[in-house]
Amino acid sequence: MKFEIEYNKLQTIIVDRLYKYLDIRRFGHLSHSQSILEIMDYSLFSGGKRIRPVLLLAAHKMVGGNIEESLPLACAIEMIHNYSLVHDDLPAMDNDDYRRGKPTTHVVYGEDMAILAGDALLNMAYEIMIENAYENLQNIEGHIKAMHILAKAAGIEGMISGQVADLKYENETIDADGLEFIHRYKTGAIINACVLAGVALEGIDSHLLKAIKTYGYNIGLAFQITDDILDIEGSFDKLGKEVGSDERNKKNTFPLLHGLDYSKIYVNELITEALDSLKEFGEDAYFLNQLALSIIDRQY
Ligand code: GRG
Repeated sequence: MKFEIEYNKLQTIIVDRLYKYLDIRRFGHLSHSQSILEIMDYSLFSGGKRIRPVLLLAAHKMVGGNIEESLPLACAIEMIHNYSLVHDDLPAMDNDDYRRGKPTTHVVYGEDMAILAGDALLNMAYEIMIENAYENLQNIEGHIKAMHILAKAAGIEGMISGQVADLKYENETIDADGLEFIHRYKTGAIINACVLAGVALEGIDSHLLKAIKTYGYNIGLAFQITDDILDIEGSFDKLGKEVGSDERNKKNTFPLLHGLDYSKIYVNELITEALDSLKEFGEDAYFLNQLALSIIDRQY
């Protein structure tokens, strides 16, 4: 229970700050193009678990950080995540009509505006991270490291490469290594980066860094495998999107390659190893511990 209360508290802090970043009063001078804010809002405030920003804040807090300092980075990664979903749903990519139980952004606002809203979210993410670094010059090294980690994970050393491989190998069967590459880069890289950016703000010694890297890597991969499983076993009501889209889009997934039973066993193994690595952090790791466990039986 303590975990759920804390998770909800962090979610609220994140959403409140996101509202401030998108407040129309900040953009009064853009009278001809304020409508883009409505489209960014539609994506950003249509639900979502906020797992990435929660992870970033929790990792920062675990190593003694003040989350007021990391909150802009957490909001930035949520913006990057939402841009990627808006673009991923486009007809040119996965062509999905529903997300989080609502019509996708391009269905409501058109493809042109959905592309621009995604671009705007991506750019605003960097704007707020840079502004935040200026406001925390006493820890500029920590901020540069954290921004670098997040930027790399969102770019070709992370999510973009995963997405490229995912699209390239649609309709083709790939081997286990290829699939792990897609999952690790498309989804795992950003999740891992949230944890690493959170700790990078404070800096930790190398053996703790090794432990937290194992944690971030494992939960990132486990999160995507559970996504594959939910696309088979989940329901529209809980997921807020059509199930079976991987099969329809001829995607390579973990259950397709290794079977559903083994996929579940592997998720458990990854999470067990993630929990082991957190032992180094003692009781301070309670929240990240519970968060990893929640991935095993997530329903959406
Ligand atoms: C378009 C550059 C570009 C990349 C797209 C993120 C992504 C790459 C594609 C989205 C489709 C997908 C299934 C990605 C895997 C990552 C994932 C599980 C996304 C959904 O994340 P959740 O479950 O979503 O955290 P909420 O709705 O909770 O925010």
